[in-house]
Amino acid sequence: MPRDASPRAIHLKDYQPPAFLVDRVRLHVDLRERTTRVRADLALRRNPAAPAAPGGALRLNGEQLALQSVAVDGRALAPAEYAVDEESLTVYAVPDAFALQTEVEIVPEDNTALEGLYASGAMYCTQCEAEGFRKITYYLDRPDVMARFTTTIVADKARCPVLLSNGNPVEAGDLGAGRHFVTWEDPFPKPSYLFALVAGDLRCIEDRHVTASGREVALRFYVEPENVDKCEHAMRSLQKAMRWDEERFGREYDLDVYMIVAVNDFNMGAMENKGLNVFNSKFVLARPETATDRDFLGIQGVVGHEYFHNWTGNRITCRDWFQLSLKEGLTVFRDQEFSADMGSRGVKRIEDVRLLRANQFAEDAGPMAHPVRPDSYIEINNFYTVTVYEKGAEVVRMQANLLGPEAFRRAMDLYFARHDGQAVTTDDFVRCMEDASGRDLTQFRRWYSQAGTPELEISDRYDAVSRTYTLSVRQSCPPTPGQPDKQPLHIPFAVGLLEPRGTDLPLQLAGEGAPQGTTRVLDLREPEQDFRFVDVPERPTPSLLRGFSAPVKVRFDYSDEALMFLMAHDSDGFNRWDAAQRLAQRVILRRVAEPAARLAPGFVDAFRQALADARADRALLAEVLTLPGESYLADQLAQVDVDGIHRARETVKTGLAAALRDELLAVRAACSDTGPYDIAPASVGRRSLGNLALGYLMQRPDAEVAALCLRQYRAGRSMTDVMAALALIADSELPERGEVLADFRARWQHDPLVMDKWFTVQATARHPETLARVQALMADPVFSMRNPNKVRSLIGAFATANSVRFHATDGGGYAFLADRVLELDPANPQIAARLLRAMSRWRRFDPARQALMRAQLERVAGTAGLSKDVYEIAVKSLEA
Ligand code: 0A1
Ligand code: ZN
Repeated sequence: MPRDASPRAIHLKDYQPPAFLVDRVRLHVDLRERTTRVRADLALRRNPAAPAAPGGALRLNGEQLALQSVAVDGRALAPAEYAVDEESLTVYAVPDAFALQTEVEIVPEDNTALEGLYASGAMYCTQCEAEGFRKITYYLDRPDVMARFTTTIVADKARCPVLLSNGNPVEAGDLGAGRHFVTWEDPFPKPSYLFALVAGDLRCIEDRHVTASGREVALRFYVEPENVDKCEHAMRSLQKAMRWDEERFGREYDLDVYMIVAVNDFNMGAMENKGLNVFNSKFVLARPETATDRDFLGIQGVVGHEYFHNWTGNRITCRDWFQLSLKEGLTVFRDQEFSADMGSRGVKRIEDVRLLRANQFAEDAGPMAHPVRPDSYIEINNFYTVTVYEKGAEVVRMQANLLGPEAFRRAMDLYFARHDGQAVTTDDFVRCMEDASGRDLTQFRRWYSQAGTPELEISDRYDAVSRTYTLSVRQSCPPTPGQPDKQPLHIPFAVGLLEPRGTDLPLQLAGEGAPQGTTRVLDLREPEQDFRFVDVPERPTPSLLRGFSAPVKVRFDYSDEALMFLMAHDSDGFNRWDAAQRLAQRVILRRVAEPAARLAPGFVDAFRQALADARADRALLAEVLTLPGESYLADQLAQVDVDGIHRARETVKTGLAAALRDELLAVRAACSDTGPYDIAPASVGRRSLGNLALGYLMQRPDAEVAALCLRQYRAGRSMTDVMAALALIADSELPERGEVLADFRARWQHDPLVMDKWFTVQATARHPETLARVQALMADPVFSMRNPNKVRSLIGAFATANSVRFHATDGGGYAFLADRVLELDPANPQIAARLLRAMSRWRRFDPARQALMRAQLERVAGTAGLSKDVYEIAVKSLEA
């Protein structure tokens, strides 16, 4: 995109309602090799709610369109009556209500950005969120303009027998000369970002769902012919999601058909287009031989997520893109709850918090920090972030917990009733929470506007004479870009107290007549607050932030013994896990400071005890025994010590493996796979614990362990076990390494999703020559820079999941990444910008690495013709 000025930021405070509204859209899309013609008939009228000047011009968004003609109320306009530039079409004089017809030409085959209408393999598909519709036709491409769409698609019958768009098919027919058409009508008004069109030679897998009120809905998956046998799990997931939303939220589906199309080239996970979801094939296709448990659960979660958007996103949408979390935070909350109900609630919570802490806390502490409802952006595509999604979900979860299940359900019912068919704000959402519950959430709203992760500094006092126990809590929040001063938040802080034998004490706060339960949610509102518990017979051990009741950091000076005690006794499963994480973190970080330190026997014993607990839920146990990741550990240090952390974590892992060898072998044996594959939580737990044990054992593989791992690779009954073994072998020095990797490639070269895994295990191997290997793999015929999944699985994985190699002191990793960003930017800015984020937190590193990363960021920022996407990341990374 050639530009003479720096791109400008868009601000929330400048929001204006649209000057025009669109009542109806009739699209006519004529797909032809290299020239697609799009005719749009729009019924427009001035918006009575807009302050716009009377008689003002009409300005429509449009990019990369070759305009053929413009007509108003059937009269073709002369060139002097309108103006076209790189981003818009302006029609100078229009009546108050009128029909506008435009005709444009586009070339989907050349669309490598995968935004708008593009070709993926032999099929055509669209991606319109956030601002892709303007690359299809001239339009008021903003979410608060909602219209009814009728779409006619014309194409070659042989090449594109299947023609799909939103809503219901209303007409189809032959046009002669090998051409045919289908017309779709969507009865629900929608913003343009929910428009979709798909055309290709696709196979359909069909099933059905009968809604709670007895309506039958056809469920159709469209995939390429070779994938017809990989949709079963996604179909079951969809049926479960539909039932779940009826039961949990009273929400039914509203069209006669629900379609999902699996596409190989897709920038994100999936897209909730009304009635016609487009999915990255990674989140549809799975068979036990090709997909891991993680993939299966990911599919269930994403299928649920997109389905739940039908109410939280589509029926009720966002007024503007600053409100993105209105739909995303809420829908992530809903998909998290769905997954929790379908599988293990405890494990799901741990996984979600792990992700939040590793990625969102990091984002909140870096140059790209922004509130859940951002104040400004240069490129909205850069704001599909863990903050908007995952922290946004935590903000909804806190409100659900503050209100309690009944009031929260009432509040959600009110939200659906009050705002159905509207484009609204996060503030409208919170008002429903308030109105249905009578609670005042004025202070709570700051969670939407204030960036940064709050920190709770906690101290305690026990007074044996008065039998009182006092928790003193000080809350603060570090400054973030543009927000130097922070205000106190309303933080729901769940706590429990354990007496010395490990049972929960009934909790009574000073001033209360009787104890009220064993977990209390304290309302933090002030910068400093004391909570005095009375009638406490002995000094208790506090269990803080139970269930991770708020997305905050807790600082409390626990002894090692107290952490082991909590690990063994806390009635809150989340905090048992968290105690183990804190303990492991402490042990590892001590080692960073003191590399020769011995592993404390107490630590090993705590892990041994956990392993020996035969009743333990295996999936939870696997979580407990998983050491905190390198990047999360790095975030705990004032300055990242890449090699120190890596070395310390590895030594601790090796130490545990050596001390617990017999126990680990026994666990591994007890977890070996037998029956047919299923994703019942117990089966997933068994595989995850078995593979975790194998992972420890492979730290120093002797002949027995090596043979075990190789056997698992060769005879693995599911991709979960095969991949676990393959990853360990790829990361090892076993002589069979090369042969095994070649074998896997030979076996799976025709399955792109499986090949993605093959790229990732090599990109994340800790061998010193990994960068060279990654470079060599880019030349593998299976690799393609045009396919986002490939870029993510090779280059993305190297930059984000291989700290020691990416941050090599020679700067080779940084230069490589910057090269790839610059190579990719002209083709696919979204993916280029995501890659570049791996260097955004350069200030956290030692001076030498800082200088190297900074130089690369400057090289990128100084390149002419950057996309807005990459420009924004580069410039913000450098300036913060
Ligand atoms: N709304 C989708 C995610 C999505 C966002 C942007 C996209 O292209 C820029 C594509 C998909 C979701 O939350 O699932
Ligand atoms: Zn979403």
